[in-house]
Amino acid sequence: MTDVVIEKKGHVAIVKIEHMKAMNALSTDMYAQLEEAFDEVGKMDDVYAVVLTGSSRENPKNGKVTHSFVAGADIAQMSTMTVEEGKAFGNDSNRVCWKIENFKRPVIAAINGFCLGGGCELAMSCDIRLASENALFGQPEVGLGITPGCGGTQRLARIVGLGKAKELIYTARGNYSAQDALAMGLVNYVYPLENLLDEAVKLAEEIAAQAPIAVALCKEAINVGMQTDLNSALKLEGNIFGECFATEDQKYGMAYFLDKNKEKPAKEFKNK
Ligand code: CO8
Repeated sequence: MTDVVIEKKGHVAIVKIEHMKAMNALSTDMYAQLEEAFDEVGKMDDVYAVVLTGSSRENPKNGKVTHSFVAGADIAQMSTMTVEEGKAFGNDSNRVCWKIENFKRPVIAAINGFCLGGGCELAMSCDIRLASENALFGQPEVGLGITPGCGGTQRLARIVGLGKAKELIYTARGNYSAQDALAMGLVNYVYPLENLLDEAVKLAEEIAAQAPIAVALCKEAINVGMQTDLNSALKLEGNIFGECFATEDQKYGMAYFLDKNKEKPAKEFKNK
């Protein structure tokens, strides 16, 4: 991996996309690097939450510093694709985003700038999205003669509702601000750029301090439940709830609560 960097901070992994010569645009190779990064993080047994973010660069042409989460799929690569290649690209990119959506630990997108097309789709495969004040959102695909191909026609409507999703997709506007994204529920919070990563890590640490198996089971229950009828989803929840009682973390967490000793050490789950 040369364009995706992993940094570990305690129980949190930060996955940073650093391909700024193309504003972090996602080519086949970039999707593969992203997948490899999540495979790596998946092997880190003591990582309980992940932050996914972009990067910044100074434009050599004009000295302007630009910030990008991901400015979409790689238009240069897509420009010469055949139908078969387009289908393969769509399916491969969907597989990577599906993997992130179903990654065993919560993934927080820290959206630090352009979040367009495939970038917005990538962010939507994360559990929680935070944005910096300068971030810009949109699904500009129909302006390029294509449809969103990595979950945009599906996840956007599920997150922001049908009408707003259709507005974004049909107009191809790429200038929805962070405040617009907040108002439509696409992001949870907006921060000044210089605070974004710290805030994302802080949120990740707060999640990582809870019982990791219980958090992972919540993620599974929510994700699976959102795709099924309520009755089946509630049965799933009941079963998942029961599974918690096989964990040491449940015994520890409840014993910790019941222990009235004021001098007890800070709570620390074992992920067992
Ligand atoms: N693909 C390829 N290269 C890109 C992309 C991109 N999406 N975005 C930026 N770049 C390149 C530019 O070509 C430029 O390269 P060079 O320096 O060699 O000329 C470099 O990045 C810097 O870009 P700009 O000079 O344009 O920088 P500005 O600050 O002037 O503008 C923008 C930044 C607004 C982000 C502008 O670059 C832009 O509009 N980019 C394209 C945004 C876009 O349309 N994204 C959607 C792409 S379509 C898509 O994502 C479909 C997803 C389908 C699912 C995934 C697979 C199936």
